[in-house]
Amino acid sequence: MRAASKTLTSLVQAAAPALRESVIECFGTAGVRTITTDLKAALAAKIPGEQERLKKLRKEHGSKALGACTVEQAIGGMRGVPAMLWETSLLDPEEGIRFRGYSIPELQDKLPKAKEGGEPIPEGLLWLLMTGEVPTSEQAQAVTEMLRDRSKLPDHVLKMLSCQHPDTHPMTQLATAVLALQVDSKFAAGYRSGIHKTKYWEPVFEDSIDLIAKLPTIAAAIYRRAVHAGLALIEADPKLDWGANLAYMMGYTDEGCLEMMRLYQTIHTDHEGGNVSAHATHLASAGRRSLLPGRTDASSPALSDPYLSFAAGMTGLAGPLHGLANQEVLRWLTDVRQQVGDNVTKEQLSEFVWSTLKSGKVVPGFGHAVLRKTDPRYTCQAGFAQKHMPEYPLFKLTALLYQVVPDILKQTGKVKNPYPNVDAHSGVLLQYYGITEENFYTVLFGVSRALGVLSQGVWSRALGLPIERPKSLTMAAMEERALQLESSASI
Ligand code: HAX
Repeated sequence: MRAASKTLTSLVQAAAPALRESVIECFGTAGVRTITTDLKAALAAKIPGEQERLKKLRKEHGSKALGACTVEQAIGGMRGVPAMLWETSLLDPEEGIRFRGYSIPELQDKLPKAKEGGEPIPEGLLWLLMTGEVPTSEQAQAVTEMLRDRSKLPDHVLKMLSCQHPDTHPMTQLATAVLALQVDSKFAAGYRSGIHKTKYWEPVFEDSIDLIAKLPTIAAAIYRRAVHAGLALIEADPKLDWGANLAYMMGYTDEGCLEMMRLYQTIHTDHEGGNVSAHATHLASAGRRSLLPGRTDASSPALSDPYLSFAAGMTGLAGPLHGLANQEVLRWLTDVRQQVGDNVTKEQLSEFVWSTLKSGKVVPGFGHAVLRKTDPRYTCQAGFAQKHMPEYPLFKLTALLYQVVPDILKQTGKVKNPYPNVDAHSGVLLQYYGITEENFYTVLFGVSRALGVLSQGVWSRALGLPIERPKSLTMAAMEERALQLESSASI
């Protein structure tokens, strides 16, 4: 929070006086906060201070090493190499995710809610991710209204979805629908018309908000049309917030289900920058420089607009070791129930887990590339289940797995994190409320992920982050480099 307050102070210094008066309120030495309910204006007020901060970081500390990259790390997927700037969230291996400095329980406490004592609304988190400030209820409400105003899908996207092969996976449909929306990209149009690079963030913001607004409508259309073989679409309820409307448009009105969807859409938003969906989105969108002379094509591999880059992220999320793991978990749990039954003992479960491992498969929902403890997103969902569905057999089975799986994974001697991740629990909540089509689950994850990766995308353009281009090496080049290091060490 001290860092955020410093940022705000530098922002006050940097922002134009008129802007300061209209959107920022000063609280003496305690710092400042935005008072506008206009998200774009709040962002505009923050950007100069953060640009200054980045400039200072580069100037004063640019030559300092954050870490080294070993041959093992280069071959092993750059695991743990601190080589990306990502502002919206930070993942601590022991503690788990913090969004702009706030843990999940803190967010459940502080973010605006649809009802007293309920779950946070994702719109509040969007404000926080974009601005770094916990919004007031009025600010979150203004985001709800802005998203509602932009939520209608163009007819061509609905037509395109209705022509999909019935077996097309819902994640493929999601990525395709996002790409179909790209024709309306304000960034692509702005780039073509020669917008100045310092203004890139503005159309990127507009595209991001347009896309976030439409994603629940897209997801509900995929669910109603494809997963449910042609059910009529349901119009959004103008009284509901963004997250609840997603459940509503899918056909679910139970108050518990709306609360579950608000929570689900809040906790899946962001998981720092290196995970596949975030990194793929970032990689496709990165690039402050002009493209090749004479090229005005904003859809080339870098500086891609939010639609193109988010579609890249979604194709990554659709992999079974990443977001699709929530589908895999449900299928695996269904196998457990079919083969062993509902009243399973720890011994039977243990046998089933070993047979999964012996057949060369992973135990879905367990393990993580960065986390080394139980995922707080798992704990949060388990807390929701304990409150709303304590006797639900699938919840009990999931809780029993938590007692059985970590010890077995530890015995393999190679799994670095034997504890459950977010995907181990999300399907339980969805199944309880009747959303039983597990091949749709990753779409819900994807809708939420947009809030994190697109907020970062706006900041990446506002800060002018360059094209991302790590150096690759052949095996021969690595061998040569290693030998050189060995011989210089022995001199
Ligand atoms: N079951 C069996 N083996 C596992 C395992 C699991 N749940 N988790 C890791 N391992 C294995 C790895 O496959 C690897 O084996 P090999 O050396 O034979 O290849 C070894 O243990 C070391 O892996 P690691 O360093 O602990 O983990 P990675 O960073 O390589 O992989 C994964 C992280 C999440 C991909 C991995 O734990 C996994 O496959 N888990 C199951 C799938 C899953 O739940 N994915 C969702 C992750 C969260 C997420 O991104 N959600 O979207």
